[in-house]
Amino acid sequence: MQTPVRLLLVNGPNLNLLGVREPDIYGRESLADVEDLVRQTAGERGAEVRTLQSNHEGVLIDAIHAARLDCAGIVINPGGLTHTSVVLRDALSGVALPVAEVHISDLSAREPFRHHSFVRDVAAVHVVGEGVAGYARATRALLDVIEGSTDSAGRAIP
Ligand code: CA2
Repeated sequence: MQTPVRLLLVNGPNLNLLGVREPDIYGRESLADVEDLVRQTAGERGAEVRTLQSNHEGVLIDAIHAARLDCAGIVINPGGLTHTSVVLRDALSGVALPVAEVHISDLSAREPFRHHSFVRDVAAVHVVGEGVAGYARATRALLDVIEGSTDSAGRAIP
């Protein structure tokens, strides 16, 4: 039997508060709901998911480095670190795994300081502003990249 593809799902600072506060921006689903959704979506394609949420940049970076050993790709919502963290970006580009960047809210419709993402150009997949459901689309698109059925711009490879 083939070893299943494993994905790392990373949620950054404050995403443990999902479903608890600011439901008008982030919806009513909890972090556990997000993790279940990604597990189920990946499971439909025979893939496994390891999950991590942390409020500490170094913990996120260590988990990204460790993924190099046994994961085929990373789904990440870096939270506010999206807009500040060169070190997170360096970790993602350093491990050279395909990355799907997800944001629940529409960054371009929010404050100007949320418009720039340090992660954007090291990610093969971007899903922004689709609510929690965006994690499912990001997971499918990342698996497409991993399985080689689309290129990193999402175009089908004939
Ligand atoms: O839209 C997204 O997914 C964000 O990555 C969420 C981050 C924010 O800093 C980014 O600009 C956009 C914030 C995560 C905090 O999540 C909370 C959830 C519920 C209540 C309070 C914070």
